Amino acid sequence: MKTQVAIVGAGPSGLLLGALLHQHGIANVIVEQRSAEYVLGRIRAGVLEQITVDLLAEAGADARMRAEGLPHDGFEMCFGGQRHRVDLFGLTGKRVMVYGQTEVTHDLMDQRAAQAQPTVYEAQDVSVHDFDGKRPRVRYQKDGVAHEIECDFIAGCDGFHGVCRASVPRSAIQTFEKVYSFGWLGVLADVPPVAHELIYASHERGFALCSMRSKTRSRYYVQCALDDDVNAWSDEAFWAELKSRLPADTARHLVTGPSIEKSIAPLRSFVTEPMRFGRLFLAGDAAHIVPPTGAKGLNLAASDVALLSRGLAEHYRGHDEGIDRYSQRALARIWKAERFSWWFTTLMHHFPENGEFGAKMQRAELDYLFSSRAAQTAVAENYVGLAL
Ligand code: RFL
Ligand code: PHB
Repeated sequence: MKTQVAIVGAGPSGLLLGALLHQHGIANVIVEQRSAEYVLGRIRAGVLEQITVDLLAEAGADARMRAEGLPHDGFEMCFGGQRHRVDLFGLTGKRVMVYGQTEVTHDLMDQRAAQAQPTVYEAQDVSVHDFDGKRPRVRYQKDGVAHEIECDFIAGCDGFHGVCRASVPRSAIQTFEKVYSFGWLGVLADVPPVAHELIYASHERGFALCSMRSKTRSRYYVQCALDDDVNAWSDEAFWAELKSRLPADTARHLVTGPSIEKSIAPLRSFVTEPMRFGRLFLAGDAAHIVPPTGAKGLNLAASDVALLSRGLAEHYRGHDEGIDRYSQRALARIWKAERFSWWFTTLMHHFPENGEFGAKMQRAELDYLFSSRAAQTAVAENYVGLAL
């Protein structure tokens, strides 16, 4: 098989890249190791920046998001038993959209199927070759048969554990990493959200987040130990822990119910430099990870593929500046999102290793934040998303 761009991975990066390339008339094939159902079963991000919303519109995959997504003008931060609002719209003139990654992925998959764009699911032993030369190749097995895609470029959109970054010679790549000493236990439940905006809560028992997917479906998280066993957390234990980390009058309004998904995610900050190796480009979680506190992971994936699709479109019109500067331009935005995600994580979580002094510093910073419009503007500006 021959194509212009072979995309490895059908997560949000791969699917959105495929859709944007299609808009530019660039042929592409997506090769994904899992089934479509498996990809859709991963419950992850929930908050979209305006830039991501605009990119979904550019890709022509925004109709359901416009109808069903929940625009949010602000969010709340809670500490010392009090709730404080960050007025995103008042401070920046911008808002965010609450719409699940599952739904974004679903919409992009449906659109791809309707456009009869080639996607190979359940591909085994995917490998990438010859990206340092002129004719890169992607090989895989499907139902016991070996396949090869010959292409102009490979886009590595295969997430943190993918094969693309791992195929780059060690001498050509630098990585920067911070692993946190805790995880997030997340629960999805068909219960109305406790509040109409998200609540990020700092508590001495640990961080908690009240998020949502719709007016009838909630997504909640509590900071947990890295070695916690998700099966050892009953629904009752989860709801009790969440309530204990919220102010009493908020906890009283919390509607609980059976969980429909429960999982533990570790927290990590990670960046790869550069993001281009000859004719292989990395995008999304394949190149970088942020802890979820700043809600930036999916949004960074979207901004990477926006830059990459534009660069590739320029290449096919005879100009290589876009692809030559892809890595540098993407990384400039990524490092700022890394900084915000690290800062917000450090501010809101319980770090027993930092002792009483660390806890006092967190509290002083939170007190300062809610006494200073300038400090709140800095938070709001980062949360709604920095310029591309
Ligand atoms: P993905 O989604 O991991 O998709 C990569 C795809 O590649 C496939 N793959 C392979 N395919 C072929 N061959 C191989 N060898 C392959 N190896 C892997 C995988 O099966 C998969 O389908 O990466 P992508 O597309 O870059 O998208 C990144 C986002 O998924 C991620 O950044 C976000 O989910 C992060 N995130 C959040 N981001 C936000 O912007 N806002 C949020 O509110 C938010 N909340 C979150 C989050 C991530 C979380 N977890 C679980 C880490 C909340 C959580 C709890
Ligand atoms: C979510 O709804 O899953 C979510 C929202 C905000 C975050 C992280 C996750 O910062």
